[in-house]
Amino acid sequence: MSISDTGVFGSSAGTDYDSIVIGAGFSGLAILHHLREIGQRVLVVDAASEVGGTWWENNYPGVRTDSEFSYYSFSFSKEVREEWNWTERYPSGKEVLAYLQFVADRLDLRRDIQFNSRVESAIYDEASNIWTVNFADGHSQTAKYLVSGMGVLSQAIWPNIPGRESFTGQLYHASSWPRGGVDLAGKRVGIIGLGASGIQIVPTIAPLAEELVVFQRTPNFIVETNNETVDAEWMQFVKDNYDAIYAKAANHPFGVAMEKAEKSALEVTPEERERIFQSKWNEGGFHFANECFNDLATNHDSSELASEFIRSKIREIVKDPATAELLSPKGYSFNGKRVPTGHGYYAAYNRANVALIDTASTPITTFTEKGLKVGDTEYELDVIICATGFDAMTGTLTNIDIVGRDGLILRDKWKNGLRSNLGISVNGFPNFLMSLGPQTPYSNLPVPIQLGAQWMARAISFAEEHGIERLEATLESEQWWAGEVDRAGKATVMYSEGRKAKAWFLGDNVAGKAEEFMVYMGGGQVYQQFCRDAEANGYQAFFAT
Ligand code: N01
Repeated sequence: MSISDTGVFGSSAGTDYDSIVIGAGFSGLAILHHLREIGQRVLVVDAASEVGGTWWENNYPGVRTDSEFSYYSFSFSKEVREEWNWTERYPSGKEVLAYLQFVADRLDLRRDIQFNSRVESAIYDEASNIWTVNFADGHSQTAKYLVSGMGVLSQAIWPNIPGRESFTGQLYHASSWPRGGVDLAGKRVGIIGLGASGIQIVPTIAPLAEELVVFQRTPNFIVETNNETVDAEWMQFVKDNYDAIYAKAANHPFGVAMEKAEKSALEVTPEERERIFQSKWNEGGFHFANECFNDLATNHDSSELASEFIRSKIREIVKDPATAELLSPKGYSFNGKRVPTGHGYYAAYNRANVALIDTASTPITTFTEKGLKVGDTEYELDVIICATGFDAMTGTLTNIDIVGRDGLILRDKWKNGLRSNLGISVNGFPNFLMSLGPQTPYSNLPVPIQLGAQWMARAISFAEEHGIERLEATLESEQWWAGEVDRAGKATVMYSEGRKAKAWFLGDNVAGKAEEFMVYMGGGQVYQQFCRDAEANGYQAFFAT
């Protein structure tokens, strides 16, 4: 049976929907749009009361994109491209949320989104080839295809420091900041966690709090930048060149519309190297990471040269030499952790009301009633912010019961190592597809989200048109992809024996999680070629049964 015969998808007659998509963020919206285009009956479900996903959840002070507006969006809708105007080079979280709300309204997506619906389990029945999705409120819905758009960084983790419940002040996780905001005026505020979230929070709240105490375990290499207003001319330029900008991002290892550097940092004279580092530092943000040299993520010596340049910038910006020294990462080099973009991060430490406490040499031992104890010293605080990250890539998928063939639960399948084909499909879980599943590229995410949604729609169409009832990764393809993910990860400076940096992309930040690459480090454009190859091969590696 084909789609065109009946308007119903193969054996999905008798189900509530052809596809149920979990999550109404960037992924869910793109998938809904593209699955509708192939004629599917689609339901998107989300635990939240609004679209936006991570941009709905995260509204901590200073939240904004680390990517520039010109490539942090979808390219597939001419209407959205023409009608939406960005106002900042690095849009605020509020603006990205407004963009996604605009996308949902303009593409009339809301009528197929069911909010306030937390999924507890999704169970596959082999005999009927149907997924049943069970919700926390007790209701269930069925579909032939189950698609995850649950996001890669949404299962928050608290620091493993005892006594949290004994603290009597205000305690927040960055990712669930109260929607109405928090008045920090006159407050003694402490912050734990200096990844991309904490790096944005520190300079934003430093002028608001009476005192800000920053508890630093591992310093990061921050690429500072300047935000700018996007005027009408700039916006028009982007609209006029959108296809070229998008193509550039799609062809870039990290999904950014930037030039690919041609030379190694080791190929040029020290003077030339300094000139290039300085000019890209001036351009700001990821331009430094991507456009200086071609081996800052793959060659330890080159990465160390970039590290030393940033350390020199820290010494230049931060007036107190001891603080500058403490902020300078050692023991791992630039790109060894996910590099955050800074908006006055280092300069914040020049404020008299900001103190930096080194908790690497003397760890935080406990929360107390009044604050935090570091060694024998108690810091009395009114507010503690934990910007301590997420159970990344897998947390959302393993936190609910996704039950495949023969009762196999996804978290059990992955207990001894991640297995998937291209991070899209898992053997044992027929017609279960993932947007940004584990083992997908480390990237500016709207690019792989859009390309992934379009790939999915084509794969489903192909299966339906050829009477193939189950899209399911073969075991061989899983083995191949695990090997490629491992190879690519180990070729980067993120991986080195004896490194001190611990990071979510290796699962290091969650107790008991196996250490392996959660993301594909071989380049977004390489990954897309693998996806195109799979398609050119008639999706053979996705038809296990
Ligand atoms: O979390 P993280 P995040 N005691 O895991 C510290 C994306 N993102 O929310 O490094 C003391 O990076 C931990 O210390 P250490 C982006 O992809 C994007 O900031 O383990 N400290 C670390 O400093 C990012 O990579 C954007 O020593 C403790 C911090 O908590 C990802 O989300 C904005 C501790 C966790 O850093 C996650 O970023 C925000 C303890 N017991 C996020 N436990 C944009 O693009 C943990 N830490 C704008």
